Amino acid sequence: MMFRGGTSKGAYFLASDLPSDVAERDRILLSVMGSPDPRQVDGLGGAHPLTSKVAVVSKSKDKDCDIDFLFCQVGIDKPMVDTTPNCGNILAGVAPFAIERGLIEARKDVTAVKVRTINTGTVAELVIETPGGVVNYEGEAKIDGVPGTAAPVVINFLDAEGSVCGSLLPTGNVKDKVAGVDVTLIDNGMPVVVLRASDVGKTGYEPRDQLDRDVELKKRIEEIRIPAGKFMNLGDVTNKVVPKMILIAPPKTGGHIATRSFIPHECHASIGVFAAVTVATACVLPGSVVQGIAKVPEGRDKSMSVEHPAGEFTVNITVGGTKEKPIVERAGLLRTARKLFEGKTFARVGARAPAPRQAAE
Ligand code: NQM
Repeated sequence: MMFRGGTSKGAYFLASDLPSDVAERDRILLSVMGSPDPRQVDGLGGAHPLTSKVAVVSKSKDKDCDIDFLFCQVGIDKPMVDTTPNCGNILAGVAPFAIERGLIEARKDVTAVKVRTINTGTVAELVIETPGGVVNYEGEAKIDGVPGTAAPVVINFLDAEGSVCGSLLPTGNVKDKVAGVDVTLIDNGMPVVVLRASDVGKTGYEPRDQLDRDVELKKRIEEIRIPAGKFMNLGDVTNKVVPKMILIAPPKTGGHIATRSFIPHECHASIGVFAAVTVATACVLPGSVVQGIAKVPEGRDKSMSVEHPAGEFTVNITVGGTKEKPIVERAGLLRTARKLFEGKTFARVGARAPAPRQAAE
């Protein structure tokens, strides 16, 4: 099936329909998406990182979860499938897909689905509307970056901290200097390098297309990203899609922080889900690079509005711990998802289909 999940779009597979051998699986996914090719003309991919994504879904092997989800970022011009990070947008489509495919049964009005992202072990609860036991896609929920409205997908994360880097602040510091620039290296669901837009000569309010064309800026960002990746325990990140790079500036349109994200080589049309959660987390850490830039609401429960090129993304966080050492205990947010297509896709000959006995559970 093809789903739009949040502000992304991808092909959703049952794990049992793909080979269990990783190299074989990746050959099929590359072929199905039409990679490597900058236009992905021979496949389903949309020639952009936000539309070159795959979800591999199965019943959970963890007794405390319902569904296991493997996220695959499929390279566009490189024959590469990266399963290092999470994707909170593609995650939004996993609950409807699991119900559509009969992996779990829908309840009468609303169904809560506990999904484990196996890339990182992050667990999320997704709540979707299922009137009469059928997934509802129509509704009034609106997220910036997607035209129109749809049924809400409510997502709650409990344990996103250190998803890929092993800890929230992999260097042990709230602020580091990398390649001459102050940064906060942080992972609350997504490894992110947070830096002030002004430190790389930008306002942080530039339109996305302008930033995307800025070759000098991209070069500078990569100069910071490569060593930052090493400090974040990610090794050589030259061919990895993490860490993401987020330029921040004071809020401008009524939110709490302004952002422009690089994922990591293209400027995001809005902002990734876990990236937004991670930036919101950086906002509440005393001494982070965000201090003096973000407006942080008072109270334990904070509704943080993260401005991005297409509008804003609200992340609701619950902050515990102490004033000096706050802990983000919970993050909740709203997405929408829509079933776009259901059918059979054809891999190129040579990207072999699985033999039945190899099929994964
Ligand atoms: O940060 C884009 C997206 C993402 C990832 C990316 C995401 C997340 O918008 O959770 O959702 O960072 O490549 O789908």
